[in-house]
Amino acid sequence: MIQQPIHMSDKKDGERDGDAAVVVQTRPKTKRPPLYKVLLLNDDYTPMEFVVHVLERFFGMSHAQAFEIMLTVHKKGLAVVGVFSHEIAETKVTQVMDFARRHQHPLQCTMEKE
Ligand code: TYC
Repeated sequence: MIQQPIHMSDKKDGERDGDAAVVVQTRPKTKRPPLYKVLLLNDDYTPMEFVVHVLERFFGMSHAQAFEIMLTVHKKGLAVVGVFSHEIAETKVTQVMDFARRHQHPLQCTMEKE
């Protein structure tokens, strides 16, 4: 006897062809790298002008911007001075800490995960 092709119309409700593939589209995983806040801390001894210079030199701020952020740190105790990848944040912290130490100021700069 000659086999006839099976049509879906031949099947009862709920029955499916065994080889009917189900393709589920998954969204591509594009995980962004974590970001880190770089914080500048207040102290009683580092001169204001030195802090302004640090913010201009290492964080690319204008003089006015740098002065404003320096005053925020002075009044509030600390401020976020930038948000970067782990590697860039670490470099900024090292640059600021080395520069402060070379000038014998106790200025502290740290980073924390955002
Ligand atoms: N408090 C310091 C002063 O009165 C100024 C200062 C500002 C120091 C910001 C550190 O991160 C700092 N000379």
